[in-house]
Amino acid sequence: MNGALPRIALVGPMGIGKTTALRSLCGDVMASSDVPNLDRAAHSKAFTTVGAEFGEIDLGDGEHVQVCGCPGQDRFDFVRQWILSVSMGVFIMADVARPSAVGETLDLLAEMAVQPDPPLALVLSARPATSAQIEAFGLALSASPHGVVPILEADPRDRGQLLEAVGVLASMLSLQNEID
Ligand SMILES: Nc1nc2c(ncn2[C@@H]2O[C@H](COP(=O)(O)OP(=O)(O)OP(=O)(O)O)[C@@H](O)[C@H]2O)c(=O)[nH]1
Ligand SMILES: [Mg+2]
Repeated sequence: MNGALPRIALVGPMGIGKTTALRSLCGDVMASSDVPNLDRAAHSKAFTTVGAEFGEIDLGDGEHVQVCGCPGQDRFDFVRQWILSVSMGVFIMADVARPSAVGETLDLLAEMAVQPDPPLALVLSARPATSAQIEAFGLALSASPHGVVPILEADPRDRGQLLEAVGVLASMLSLQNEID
């Protein structure tokens, strides 16, 4: 892929599991930026991310991918925008069963669309959801100007499922590189 290490970003609301997914994928080979969570009103968990997080995965046959996690809290918009501007692919992590998921995902897609070199986006359905819920979510997205965005299911704690999703995104990226 142009010789450079392909970079994939993880975005999504607070507590969806971006840091969890990065840990599942990269284990200890990651730089975390979690601190104790003082905003327990927004989410009850003990830690939250306050900067960019980086990890690297070896896809085998010498192919490596860098994965960057974003903070989910709104006050770190600028960190997310910076990571989006330097990423080739993005996983938008969502709990598609939640009514707010469509709006949150559309906001992120809009943020990506204004980048000079927009990254490829893929939605990760990161919480249990029925196929009807996933279908309804997909329909709502496709009615937007962003058109059809692929949706894959992956539990943030499941390395195998995440690696499959990374494989799909890597294929989409290499396909795009061939077309460009
Ligand atoms: N029920 C359930 N809980 C999960 C799952 N994945 C992660 N969790 C829990 O949900 C929380 C996710 O936390 P993080 O990975 O820190 O979330 P984050 O997206 O990095 O959050 P911020 O950095 O604060 O934006 C943790 O408490 C996990 O233990 C899941 O698939 N199901
Ligand atoms: Mg985090």
